Amino acid sequence: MAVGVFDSGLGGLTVLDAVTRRLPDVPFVYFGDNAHAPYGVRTHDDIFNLTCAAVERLWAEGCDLVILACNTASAAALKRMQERWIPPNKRVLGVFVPLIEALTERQWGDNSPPREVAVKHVALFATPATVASRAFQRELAFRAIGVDVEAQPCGGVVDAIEQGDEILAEALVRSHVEALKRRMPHPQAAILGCTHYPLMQQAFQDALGADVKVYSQANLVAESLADYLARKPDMLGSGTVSKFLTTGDPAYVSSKATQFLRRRITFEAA
Ligand code: DGN
Repeated sequence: MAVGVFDSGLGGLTVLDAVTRRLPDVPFVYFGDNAHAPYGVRTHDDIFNLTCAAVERLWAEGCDLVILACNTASAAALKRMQERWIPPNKRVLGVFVPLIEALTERQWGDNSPPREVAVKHVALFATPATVASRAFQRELAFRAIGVDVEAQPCGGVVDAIEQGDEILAEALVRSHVEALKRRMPHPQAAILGCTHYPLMQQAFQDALGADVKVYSQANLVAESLADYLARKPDMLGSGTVSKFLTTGDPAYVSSKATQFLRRRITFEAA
């Protein structure tokens, strides 16, 4: 009974961490497509093909349920996968819906028609590919009306975080927030729509100001997964052992992951 967690690289470890804290008894298989990261600058076709290959690998590990922890993959590939690729006995869930359900104060899986919500001005920070997909706005429009979304592609932030360059990452966050505020001076809420940004949550909050509510996905995704498994325990699949797989060099990825999460993590070859 294992759950698959997919990301283009290391960022999904923030989601995995939250999931394992919320569901400590559920084994997982993490798949990082480090050989092809970052996804944020790839074409949608490319992202679709890479994501499908990774999900098939997780199914082969006995994970009938796979979380696309990667926002870029959720934005660029998930809808196409759900429309005509996923067999009926498997599930692939993305990271946008839990965020949007929190933002619009909906219960899990509430598919009632869109309605007015309290938040009217929302800032979205994400990779260039996620912003270009407009997937967030599309999912939001199914649930809310009258919400103005201003999206800021945050080039450079993922690379700065992965290089461990906190000073550069903070400077980039400040400049992206300033750029957004020139277009939307008073956002009420901000969405951190990238796996890496929870690590910079304080920098976003400081640059946005204390009156802006910042939504970060890791805990929301973990809560939503716990809800989902309570309703569909049969989706736990047949895998029994937790492990970390990578398409990159396992020794190199293990050392980067250990530095990224500040705890020992050992990857094996996918
Ligand atoms: N994991 C990606 C995301 O959440 O958008 C960030 C890294 C990348 O591939 N650009």
